[in-house]
Amino acid sequence: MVKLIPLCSLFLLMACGSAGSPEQGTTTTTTPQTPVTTSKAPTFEADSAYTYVANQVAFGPRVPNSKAHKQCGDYLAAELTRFGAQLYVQEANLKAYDGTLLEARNLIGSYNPELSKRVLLFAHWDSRPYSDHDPDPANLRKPLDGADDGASGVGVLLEIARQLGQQAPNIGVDILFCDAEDYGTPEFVDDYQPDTWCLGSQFWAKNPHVKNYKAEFGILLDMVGGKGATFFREFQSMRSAAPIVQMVWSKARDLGYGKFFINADGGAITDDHQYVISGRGIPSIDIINYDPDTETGFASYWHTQKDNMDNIDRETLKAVGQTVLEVIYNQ
Ligand code: AHN
Ligand code: ZN
Repeated sequence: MVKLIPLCSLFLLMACGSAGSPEQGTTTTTTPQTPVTTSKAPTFEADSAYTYVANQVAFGPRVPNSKAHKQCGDYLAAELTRFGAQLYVQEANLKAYDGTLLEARNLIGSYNPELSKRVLLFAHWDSRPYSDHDPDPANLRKPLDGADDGASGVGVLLEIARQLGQQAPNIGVDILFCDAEDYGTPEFVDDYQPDTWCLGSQFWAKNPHVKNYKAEFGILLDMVGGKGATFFREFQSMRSAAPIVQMVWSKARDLGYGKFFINADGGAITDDHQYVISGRGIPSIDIINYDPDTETGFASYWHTQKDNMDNIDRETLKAVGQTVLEVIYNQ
């Protein structure tokens, strides 16, 4: 263990093999889609991803410093290990907007760690401590389930990890579960400070799990489980990685998922990809459910008590997961 920065202490632990978790989502009944192009990619099992989402939600809200957060972090680390990844656990005490020290953990699962050509896949695994967009004022300070906001992206990446463990890709792949993304300044606080969101990815970008870490590109999954989700071309993704957006959206269309991946520009969203772009120079895109018809740009249940399993749809998980698998296995 190495202490690095006075405020944030960093511990890098490495573990290989061992740990397993008894209950798990497994393969069953999703009808495989016939791809337009031939592909070497394995079939993404939506039932399996759905179970990984439900398993996270079952711990309760994964708010940093809570018991559910600790337990869920242990679960995710065990799952990455079970799926054959080389696991890195990065611990840091990160300062929230209100001065609270968050005991945060970024978890990284690496495949083909020796290869220099790599792709980074990431999602945040914490859930928001507030429901500050809830229509009922009595709910504003309640933590939420974060079934879509948090758990969905991680659920898709766990199923991708399971597939990577069964069939090695030709390139290196790193799956990064970022902590403390969603502890940003709540709406009910006036005081403005920059950079209060994405604390885990900010820390990782300054202290990557591997010295001088680099990847060809990064794909962030955020809110990828909602029924009828629509993914627009996000502004910062286009600025940093337009060819990657193009490739992913056209792959999705070829697979028959054009109703989810919309060929139109969405807004500019502050999210984990921003710090991966600015801090590490890795061109990165954000696949995020964007609704041009709501005031926030997000789904109606975003940052409310309604962000629960009722909104999670296997078809959306499948569209995102299969698209990302196709990208990985055709590099
Ligand atoms: C802001 O709300 C500033 N950005 C959206 C990032 C986010 C929050 N993603 C999920 N929750
Ligand atoms: Zn959020």
